Order: sequence, then C-alpha cells, then structure tokens
Amino acid sequence: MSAPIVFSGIQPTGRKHLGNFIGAIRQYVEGQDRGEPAIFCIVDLHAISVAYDPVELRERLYDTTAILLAAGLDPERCILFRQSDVREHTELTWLLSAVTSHGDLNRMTQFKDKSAKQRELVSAALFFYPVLMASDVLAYRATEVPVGDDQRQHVELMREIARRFNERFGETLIVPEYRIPEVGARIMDLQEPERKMSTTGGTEAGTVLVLDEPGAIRKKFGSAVTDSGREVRRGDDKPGITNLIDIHAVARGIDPAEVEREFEGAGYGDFKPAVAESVIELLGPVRERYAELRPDQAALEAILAGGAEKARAIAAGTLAEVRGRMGFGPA
Ligand code: AQP
Repeated sequence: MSAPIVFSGIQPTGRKHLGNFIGAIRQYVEGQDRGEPAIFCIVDLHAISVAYDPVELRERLYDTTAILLAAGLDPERCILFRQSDVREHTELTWLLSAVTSHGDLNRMTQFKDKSAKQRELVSAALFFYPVLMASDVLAYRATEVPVGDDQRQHVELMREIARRFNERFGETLIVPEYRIPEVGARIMDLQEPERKMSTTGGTEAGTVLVLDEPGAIRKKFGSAVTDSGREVRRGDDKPGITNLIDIHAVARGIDPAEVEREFEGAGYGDFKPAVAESVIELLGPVRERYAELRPDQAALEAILAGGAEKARAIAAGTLAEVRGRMGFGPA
C-alpha cells in the first residue's frame, strides 16, 4: 500500500486544550512519519468566521505554531504552514461551492451550534466554513485526515463534495478518509462531561489547557465532576469517570481496560490525582519547549514561510487542473 497523504488543519488559538491535543495534535505527530507528505495548516481564514481581533489573530497564530512544534511537529518531516499564505485555498472554496449543496451546509451541526452563540453577526463565512475546510484538504489530494470526532460531519461533507466534483467534471479530486482515534476522539469537559471540551463553549475549570501549569492541572482534575458510586469503570451511566479513564489511558499509552484493572477496588479519591499526574507528564515537556520556542517569532515565521512555499507548489497543481476541468482559462 502506498503511503498516505496526510492533511489536517487547526485553528489559531493560544488556548489549545487537552481535547485538541489528544484528538488531533497527537495524531499529527504520529502521522508526520507515515505521511508522504504530511501537511498541517493553521487555519487563520477559518478563525475570521466568528468575531475576532486582527492583532490577536496574528499573536495566536504564533502561539499555535509554537505549540505544534513543541508537541513534536518537525518542519524537516512535515509541511507546516499558515492557511492565508496559500491563496489557492480561497479560490478553490469558490470553485467547490458550485458542487456544494446549500441544504448540506444547513445541516452542519457546528454551524447550528456556533450560529446560535453569535451575539452580533452570523457571518456567511461561518456558513461556508465546511467548504473552506473541504478546499484545504482537497487542494492537496490528501488521502487521510486526522481529526477529532466533532469533525466527522465536515469530513463526510468534503467526501461528498469531491465525489460530486468528479462526477460532474471528471476524475480529479481524491475522496479522503478521516482518521479518528479509537480512544480520546471526544474528550469531555471535566465539569460538564456530557459536552465536549471546547475552546469557546466549555467551562473554565473543566478545560485543561496544553499550557496549564501543573498546579492548575491538579486543581482541574481534583474538582472534576464524577458520578455516583465509587467504581473506576467505563459506562454510559458514568460519563465523568469514562472521560477520566480515557484521558489516563491515552496519557499513559495503555488500553482503557488496563486502567480499569489497575484501579479496581480503588476509589475516585485515588484515581483523580493519578490522572492529573499522567496529564502533567504528558503536557509538561510541551509547555517547557513552548516557552523556549515562542519568543523567537522570526524563527516561527521562517518555518511558516518555508511550509507555505512547499504547500503552494502542491495546491497550485490541483488548482490548475480544477480550473481546466471547470472551463476556465484558454482552451
Ligand atoms: N473535545 C475534543 N476531543 C477530541 N478532539 C477535539 N478537537 C476539538 N475538540 C476536541 C479536535 O481538535 C482539532 C482542532 O480543532 P479546531 O481547529 O476546531 O480548534 P478549536 O477551535 O480550538 O477546537 P474546539 O475546541 O472544537 O473549539 P470550539 O468548540 O470553540 O469550536 C480538530 O481535529 C477537532 O476535531
């Protein structure tokens, strides 16, 4: 089997949380040696679909770049770039909108959730978000898209867009597969374990940030909402403990069943501090490395510029073909 072409995008925020880390970033690092190439994009164009501040956007972009590098992405082994540096993404968005159904966009749960939260403006950009995301992936003819479970619907849609394009204009685009981790695809808020840990929608105390100090991590796990009973076992009736078991399993690189065995007979009082310590061990080195990398903005910029050049070379080829198929340019 040939090596996959891996692509994924991530929003520019300095508040990357444990859900982003486990559901996405961890998979990126794993994917960079399998992918040929492995391409990771900081999606600043997506970030403007909700209210934002331009000065902040630029700062948060560097924060995210430094977090990804600190987590283990290596510009020698992957392509890491800023979405807005490669204008092919926006052109392809418009072209693909011709084969995107309005009804499909209307069904996107992320649009429904996020539009309900906007206080001033529900932008057309928020509605178009999935088309831009489809362009991100399809421009590189990616075969594999590592994401968390919340992005499943968007990947399904981009698959549909690629299929519809190929049917209408001839075989051009690759229909990508998503890669969703078996454990940790949906890390839940520690205070409200019925909803996912989230940058904008979660509770402060229930959201563990990649850059949190050990003290803050201990406090958040210490006050994590658990369930009635004492047993450390997974189950639909135990969303809080199930979440903690999954987090512990991923942080320690073991199976959730092994965690259940290890804590058989122990109570929540023993289990919660153990989870905190495993997460501190997982994230501590990332926070330390981040502190070294973040101040050198020129170095971060050089990495992004190098990545953009490589990305552009690939995306431009796809765009040329798409344009030709769609009837643009000289005959
Ligand atoms: N709770 C989660 N568990 C597992 N994976 C998750 N992801 C997000 N939340 C969880 C995955 O992280 C990747 C990056 O997501 P993004 O670029 O959308 O970043 P974000 O805006 O910081 O993510 P949030 O937290 O989902 O923000 P809100 O809720 O504000 O929109 C994606 O692969 C995603 O699946």
